[in-house]
Amino acid sequence: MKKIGIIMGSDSDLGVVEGAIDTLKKFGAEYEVHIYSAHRTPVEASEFSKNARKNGFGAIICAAGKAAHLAGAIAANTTVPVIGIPIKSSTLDGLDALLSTVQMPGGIPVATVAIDGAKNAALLALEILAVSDEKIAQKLDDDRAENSKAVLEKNRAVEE
Ligand code: RP5
Repeated sequence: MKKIGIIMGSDSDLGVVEGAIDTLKKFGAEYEVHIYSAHRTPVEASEFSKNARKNGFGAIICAAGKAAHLAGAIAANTTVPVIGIPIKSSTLDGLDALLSTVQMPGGIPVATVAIDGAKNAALLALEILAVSDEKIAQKLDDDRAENSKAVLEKNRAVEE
């Protein structure tokens, strides 16, 4: 099974990132978590991304706030798919991080989820792995079915 990398720019992002970690745990995915910053530890961030494919990563989730260049800096050095989570950690309520993460120049894609959208980042990473992993694909289908069932139960309750 390919691993999923989770990188955050600061330990202050961990509260949000835990949402992604919990989701990956629920699916039994293999993952690694690191604190690497595009600005404060550029060498380590670059080394991680340069070696990501050879180290068995199938997707990389990058969470950062403020001038959130982490996902783009990681994507610059690898063709392993990169998913960016803009973190709400400034007086601009995450809009700064959203724009910094999503506005990539042509040629270097980053799949950006919502501000603090850690759960969807994890699910998207799993969907990427599921392209070539039937077990993960089945778990994702089961999860969707459970979600639908829960909503329909609530629907029945209000209809009664
Ligand atoms: C970003 O700046 C981090 O990703 C974090 O969201 C924000 C604040 O970092 P700290 O000053 O709390 O370390 O680089």
